[in-house]
Amino acid sequence: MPSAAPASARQPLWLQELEADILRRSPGEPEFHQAVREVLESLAPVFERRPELRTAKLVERLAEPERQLMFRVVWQDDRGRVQVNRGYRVEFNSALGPYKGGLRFHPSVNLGIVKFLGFEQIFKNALTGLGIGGGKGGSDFDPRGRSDAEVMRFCQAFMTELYRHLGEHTDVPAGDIGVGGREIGYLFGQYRRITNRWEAGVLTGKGIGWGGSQARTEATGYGNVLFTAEMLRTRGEDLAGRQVIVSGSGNVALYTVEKAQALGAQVLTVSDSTGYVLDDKGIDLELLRQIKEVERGRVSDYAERRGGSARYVTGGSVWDVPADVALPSATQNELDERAAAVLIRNGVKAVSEGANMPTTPGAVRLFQEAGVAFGPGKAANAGGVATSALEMRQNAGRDSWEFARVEEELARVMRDIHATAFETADRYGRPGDYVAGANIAGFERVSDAMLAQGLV
Ligand code: NDP
Ligand code: 2IT
Repeated sequence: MPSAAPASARQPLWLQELEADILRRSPGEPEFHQAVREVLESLAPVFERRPELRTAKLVERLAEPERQLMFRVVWQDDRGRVQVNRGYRVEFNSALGPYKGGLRFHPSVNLGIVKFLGFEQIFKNALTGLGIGGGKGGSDFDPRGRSDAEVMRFCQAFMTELYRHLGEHTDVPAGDIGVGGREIGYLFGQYRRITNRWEAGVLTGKGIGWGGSQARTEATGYGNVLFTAEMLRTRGEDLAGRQVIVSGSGNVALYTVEKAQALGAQVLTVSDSTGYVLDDKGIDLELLRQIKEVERGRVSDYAERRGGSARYVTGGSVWDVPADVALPSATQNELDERAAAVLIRNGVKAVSEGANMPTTPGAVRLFQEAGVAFGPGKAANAGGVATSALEMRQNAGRDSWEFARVEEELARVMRDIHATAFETADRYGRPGDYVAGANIAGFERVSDAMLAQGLV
């Protein structure tokens, strides 16, 4: 099991100073700071073995986005009022391929959040081995309560600026929080109109009839469950028969529930930003999908319509529900030390991140110290972006694969990422530490490409 010493105590002074310098240059971006710190805490052993990476200033270069775009988005709502939002695209690193990563539409979006997500995406995308660089974007636009027509006008206004920075070989966005199939459709339509090009590979997460890939919608949730099953198998355990708690009730959460149930687990919870549902009989996925995907409703509606077995809880934490496996699938920092302590006390065996950075650093430490199998998002939720890369591959070949073929490829990629993280952790003397394994393996892949490509 990993050593319990706090990572900062193991950091050489030069790395601590470098970290302080990176944070100082980006004030007021706590999520970005958290993401950088978490990666740097894994890297000291790499520099011991490979001092040339220090000389080439790989950390300094990786922490500095290649390009950061911020732009005004003006649109008109259904009542004719003018609305002003801010758009972002951080093109972080293109050493391994075109910038690749989702767009997030949520009122909390700011530059620091987009940078944290973009930074994570570099290493995650490297781990897929599918030739994609790292980027992320979005807007503080809140799609909740907006009509389809308003969402369309916003997406068109957003793309009217962003299109000039995109391209199938340059930068390829996809979905994230608040951006799903509907939004990708409107964005793609506007890109096509402005450029007069049918360039399918410029966005992923498209509809199946017009360039989208089978299984992309399912991929992130499916991938995280496969990763979890793989972690358990490595320990001689099984997901079948386990009780699972899931947070969130969006794209990632829904298909996490589906795959966990398919592998024989019982899923007790889903949640949203107002509360969670505890269903003693296990989540009824058909009802949940009807409410979330068709009606765009809330988990409270689920509890109301499910009848006796489900309770809707506000004011508590989904992590208070006893379970064997916890799969945070909503948003960053949703699982803190207090929640981790409760989960550990309740006997949790595995925690795996469907969301990006949902677990606070203190909570990660508690899980690792307690010997809980912990899957970091950059490895565990990479199935979404990996399947995006498969969508790009299909687009480039003007091809479209069957569901089973994509799912098979996804399963292969997830097994490969698990093995890479596991073996890298071992090689660097951190057995069982998937955080260190994923960070180091991702860092080495990008660094090797950057070294070979010179000072760019
Ligand atoms: P969705 O918009 O489909 O769903 C988001 C879910 O998270 C909703 O249930 C939402 O509840 C909840 N949520 C969002 N913000 C908060 C908040 N501040 N507090 C509590 N709950 C919140 O997004 P996705 O399912 O696509 O994304 C979920 C997570 O997975 C994100 O961290 C994303 O970055 C990550 N991810 C997504 C991938 C993808 O392919 N879509 C790939 C890899 C990672 P409410 O409706 O109340 O806001
Ligand atoms: O965080 C993520 O990996 C995503 N939101 C998916 C990105 C993508 O390009 O498919």
